[in-house]
Amino acid sequence: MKVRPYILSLLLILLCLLAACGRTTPNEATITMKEMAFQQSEITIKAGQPVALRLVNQDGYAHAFDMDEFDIHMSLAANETAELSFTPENPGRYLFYCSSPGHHAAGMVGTLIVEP
Ligand SMILES: [Cu+2]
Repeated sequence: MKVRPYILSLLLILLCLLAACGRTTPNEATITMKEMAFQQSEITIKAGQPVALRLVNQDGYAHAFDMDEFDIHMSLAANETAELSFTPENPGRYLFYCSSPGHHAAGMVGTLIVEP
């Protein structure tokens, strides 16, 4: 019978695929807002995969997280933590900033790097 080795190799291929998926899923990043700045001014993620972004405002006043290219505009109250997810399809460098009045000018700005 030649059937068994065939099924066995199929199972092995399937297992390898599952293992590969497990390695690539954690596309996560945390951005901390503290003392009128993004503590991570550069975030690098992979294109074509969902990314879970965790925003942590450690200041005692409100901030915002804005990325025009992805139409993301989030407000964070004092000491608030928020999460958002999106899938960047195209590699490139994208600006993120805080749209609270004066904050962008004060340096609340960073770059999201999407790698192919
Ligand atoms: Cu701000």
